[in-house]
Amino acid sequence: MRLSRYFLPLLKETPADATIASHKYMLRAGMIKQNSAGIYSWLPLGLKVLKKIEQIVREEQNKAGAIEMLMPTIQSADLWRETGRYDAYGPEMLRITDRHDREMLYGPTNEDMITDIFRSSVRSYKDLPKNLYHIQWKFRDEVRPRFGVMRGREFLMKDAYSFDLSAEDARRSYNKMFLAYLNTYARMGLKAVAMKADTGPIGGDLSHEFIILAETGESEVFCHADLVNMPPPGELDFDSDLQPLVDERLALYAATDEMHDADAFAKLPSDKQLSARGIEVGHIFYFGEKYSAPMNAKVMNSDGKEVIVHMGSYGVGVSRLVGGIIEASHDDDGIIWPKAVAPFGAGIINLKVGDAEADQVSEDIYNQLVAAGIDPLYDDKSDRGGVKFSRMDLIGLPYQITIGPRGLKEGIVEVKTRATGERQSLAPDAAIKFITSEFAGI
Ligand code: 5CA
Repeated sequence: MRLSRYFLPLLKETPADATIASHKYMLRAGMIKQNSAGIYSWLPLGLKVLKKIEQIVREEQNKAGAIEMLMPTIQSADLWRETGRYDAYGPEMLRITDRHDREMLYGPTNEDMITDIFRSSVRSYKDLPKNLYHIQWKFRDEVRPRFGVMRGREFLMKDAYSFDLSAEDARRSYNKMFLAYLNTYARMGLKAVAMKADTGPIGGDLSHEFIILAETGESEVFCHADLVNMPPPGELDFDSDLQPLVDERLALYAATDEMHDADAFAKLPSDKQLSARGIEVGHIFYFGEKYSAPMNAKVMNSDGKEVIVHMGSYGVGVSRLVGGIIEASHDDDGIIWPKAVAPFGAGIINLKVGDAEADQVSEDIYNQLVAAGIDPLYDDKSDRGGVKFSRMDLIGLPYQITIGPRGLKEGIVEVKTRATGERQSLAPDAAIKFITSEFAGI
């Protein structure tokens, strides 16, 4: 993409209501624009990151055997009456009346709807287990939407729903998601810890939140320090018994504020007691028959008897993750995108647009990086060098290649790695080779 043709509305001033790094940088870097409280447009740069995160989530869900579908944002109140949640959900639910005076709502979650879809087609234990998911916008009329996309009213969620014949089988489905989540966050360059959690309006008795540590996080959390650097499970056989891998993690103390057990925590060695703030980037629940019983979602078991299915649900805060990744990866100059989610792989800075040689070399590098699949952003605007450098630092692309007449006299360009600030003077070909090799396997 050529910057001169792109839509990148950067802000010079930080809007006063933006108090945390991710909110400030997302606004300043032209990633989002607020349209109403807690409701945002995703501008082109922001949308690219959102889509990359979405794709990583999708790939890891698919590997774990979950099946993608898409449910609507607008739901009928009738289903929610069946489970008793229409009244229980309270003012967070956006209620809408259509022209026929039918009560509708903008979905804050989908347990009720998916249970209806399931019960209307699945009849036999032979069709179990099933895990269906979608990546869809949700609406929750939060009292205090804040921190930009971190606590929005409209936000993008991946929500998966599992159906099993027994509590034991449901635990297997839970374990798949538990481990798939750890792999998902690791791919985004995040260190997420699974912590015992309260279940809130979703309900159930087994639940974990996935938390990334950040000073600006809204949750207070407590965990064994070793969990933070524990490597993700990696490649898994999802048909095998995953309990030992889950147990390995559950053996170490980790709980959110609501589930905190101060006595158990105090028993940890003092240098392992980590009490910190965190961002909830995912939440998984096992709630058994909470929805399937009132909605009569049953299958025939192998004895020909009808049994109520056991369910769980599994959420990832896709849009919140965009902010969460920035909280985990930025400096005073701007965002530092992990390679896997960066909106463009590299930025090309032409310091002297109009100079025949600088233009030629910049175009060459641009074309070669495009061909190599790096998806570069070429700053072909005629601004001063300082403006170009700070703009590129702000938007945080992993690599910057600077091309100027002075370097070209010696046949070199400069490559800067955004995360470390390391600069290398390289011939254009070597610069391309270096960047391409850095993206191998991403
Ligand atoms: N149905 C279940 C799981 S599928 C559910 O709704 N769980 S949840 O309420 O915990 O939400 C799942 C994830 O969505 C959370 O972990 C969080 O990362 C994200 N999320 C929740 N509320 C918001 C919000 N207001 N703004 C942005 N992300 C949110």
